[in-house]
Amino acid sequence: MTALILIDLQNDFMPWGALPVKAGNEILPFINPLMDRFSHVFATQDWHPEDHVSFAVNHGKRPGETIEVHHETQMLWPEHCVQDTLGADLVPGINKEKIEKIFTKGIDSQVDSYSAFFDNAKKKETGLHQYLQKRNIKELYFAGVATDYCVKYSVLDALELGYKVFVIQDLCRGVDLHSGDVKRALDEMKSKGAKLILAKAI
Ligand code: VGL
Ligand code: ZN
Repeated sequence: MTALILIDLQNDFMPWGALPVKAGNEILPFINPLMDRFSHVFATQDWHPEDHVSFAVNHGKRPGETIEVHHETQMLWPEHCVQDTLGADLVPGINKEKIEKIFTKGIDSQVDSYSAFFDNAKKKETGLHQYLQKRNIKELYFAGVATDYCVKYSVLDALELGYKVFVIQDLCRGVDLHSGDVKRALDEMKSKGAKLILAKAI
């Protein structure tokens, strides 16, 4: 069985949001037709409390700076996807009826969570893996934002968990905080076993 996983298609990652992904909105017109090609569609939703560890303001720092949390480097972001705010909503216009289940992440104020499967400390699961296993879903297609963060982490975890993974390259957009990040993310996903494809090939 095959599923489409839409990563973080939320207002705050769009050009009108708090953590804008460049041209993130370009992919939106293609999402509904894409969903129609799958019998299982899932979405992730970044869903942070206001005191989240990834927010620069909570450390008196600026977005783009980093801190060390439990010996791991944590990138600091503008406040984004705060629970129950418009910025955290899925973007308007996508057919939510086609989404079988939404998996939220980043709820624990002390741990960031880029991946659709685990938090960044790999301590807690979102429930997606169990859900997919129960339904014998073994092939995953990924689209969404951001290529160099949540898409990348989700794809690498999916590969480690043994899924066959396709990245719909033209329906992903990245932050590219350091120029070349998106390309490096795609190269890494490919080198670890993901197939990079174009939407027209589906
Ligand atoms: C994301 C940064 C912070 C993402 C989420 O969706 O890629 N990036 N939170
Ligand atoms: Zn976040």
